[in-house]
Amino acid sequence: MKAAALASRGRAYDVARVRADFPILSRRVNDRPLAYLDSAASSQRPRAVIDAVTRYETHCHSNVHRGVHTLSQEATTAFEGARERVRRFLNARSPKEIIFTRGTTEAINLVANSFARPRLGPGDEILITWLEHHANIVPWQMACAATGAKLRVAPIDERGELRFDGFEALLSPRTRLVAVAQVSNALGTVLPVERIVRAAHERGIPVLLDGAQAAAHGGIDVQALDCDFYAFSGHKLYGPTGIGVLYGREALLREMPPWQGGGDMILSVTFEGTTWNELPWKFEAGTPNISGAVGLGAAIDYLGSIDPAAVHAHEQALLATATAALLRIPGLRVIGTAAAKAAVISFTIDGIHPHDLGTILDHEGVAIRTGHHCAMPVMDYFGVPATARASFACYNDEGDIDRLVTALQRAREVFA
Ligand code: C6P
Repeated sequence: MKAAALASRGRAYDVARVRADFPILSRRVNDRPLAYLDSAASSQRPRAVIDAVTRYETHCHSNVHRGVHTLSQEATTAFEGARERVRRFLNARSPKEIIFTRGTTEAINLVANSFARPRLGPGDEILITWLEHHANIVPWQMACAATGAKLRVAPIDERGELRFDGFEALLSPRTRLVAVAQVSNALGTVLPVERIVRAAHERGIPVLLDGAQAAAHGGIDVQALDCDFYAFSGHKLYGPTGIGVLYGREALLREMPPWQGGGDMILSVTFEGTTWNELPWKFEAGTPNISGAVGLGAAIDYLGSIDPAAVHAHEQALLATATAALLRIPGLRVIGTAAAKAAVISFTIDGIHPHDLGTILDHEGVAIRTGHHCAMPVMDYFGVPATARASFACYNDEGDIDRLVTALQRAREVFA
């Protein structure tokens, strides 16, 4: 058991105190208190993050890396300090392995363009799973279209779990990269990423993990996972939008060409040629999202202060309670019943379109997500065009579950 988990033992999780850290939770929506159950799309920010960004904007803002004046140096210190916080959060070996991006999507596109494309040729393969978000499908389709490579898709079963034998059978001598989610956003399935990495590495195949839905639960250790790339977004981790991270193994990043050109990513430029900057700046062309990085650093500090292991236990308790309560609603079907799940429940109710459910719930002040969740192949697999999805974070409580259940009953009455 990890140290954080040991530390949290015996200490009650004080959800009321955590809720008080999030100013938005005290607002009303449609004249009712907000019950926010859409954190898998974007989680809310604690005051510590809002304040850190405001402090930076108010007192320190300037451009990074190129100024000798005080503000530029303070901005650079804040920006690079955030990188160091991310390094510690992921347990990466070096800040050279931490590249700031706009989010998970851009991080995966960076790998598709800079790592995969130069290595792919006709007949080569990229292996993903049926559970992926479009951000971990489309960049590979584009890379395959440009190079003649093929996209292979590992199968899942009716519970929404990866069929590991099917995955292993698709690892071939032509597989150049495995790219899989750590947690499915549409179903909540936790994938066996340690096994996946081991099986791929035994065959010399590098692995990218899409950690968009996993990072907020903390405990990410890229050295223990032994993955080659890891991508996540700040806004699903109680941080700002427009900032995310690509972790890459230093030896691989060194070999990769930059994927965007411009300022900051160069050492010298003449019309005859350009030399690239050191890692990680080689991959950070142009002025970065400095306040976003500062906010992400503050979000990581915040998560550490409330103990990720305790948050995880709290969310798992909410998942169990909410699943049991929802299953008592006639006509409700939970889509995705994997043994290991993050606190995400996708569901449908007979005779009510998920969008109508979402609208009625919004009238009751309950925010859930409805649609295909940017995972259309998963929807196809389960034969539904869309689902309703409730997702839980550190600030949700049993009151939110009661509100969800009452609002769903109200929807059934409306459509009866
Ligand atoms: N999922 C959801 O409601 P960006 O947009 O770059 O921050 O993250 C993309 C992404 C990639 N992978 C997974 C597993 C994701 O869940 C997401 C974002 C949101 O589920 C928006 S569709």
